[in-house]
Amino acid sequence: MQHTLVIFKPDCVQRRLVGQILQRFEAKGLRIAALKMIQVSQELAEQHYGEHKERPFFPGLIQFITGGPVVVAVLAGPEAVSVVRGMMGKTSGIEAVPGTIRGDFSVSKQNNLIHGSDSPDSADREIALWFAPQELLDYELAGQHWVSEA
Ligand code: D4T
Repeated sequence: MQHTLVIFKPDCVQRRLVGQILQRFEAKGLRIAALKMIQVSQELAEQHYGEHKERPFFPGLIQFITGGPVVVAVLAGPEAVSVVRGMMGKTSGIEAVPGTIRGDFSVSKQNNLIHGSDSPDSADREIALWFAPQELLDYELAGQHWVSEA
């Protein structure tokens, strides 16, 4: 069982797509382990996107992610990191394949609606950055044995 961090970015909130996209993850069989809405601080944004600090799009990216509230979640399930990445599609909504979240709802590289951790190590780092340990709930969903064997 893996955990991954998903951010419903400010464009997702403003476009009223949070429910629809969260629904896709639930329908897939992932469990919501944590969920909250926050206004991202400059500091948290810079920590989260630290690896892109030298990239030309960094200032715009920080302005974008702090430009309105986000909804942030921890999703749990078998291979949750790659399952979520696959559902998101390519970074650019223009290149993302129809059927993926970005492929269906985005025509932008920056305004690409959601973030998902890109590896189990990133997921651990990002979950610790965005959530206090007690915010993650470990519980069982009824009928889980009909969803997956793990
Ligand atoms: P995130 O990290 O938001 O899930 O997106 P990706 O994992 O798909 O993409 P990324 O880390 O390469 O980029 C992080 C973030 O920066 C924005 N971005 C990216 C941008 O505005 N312009 C660009 O040229 C690139 C490459 C989009 C996602």
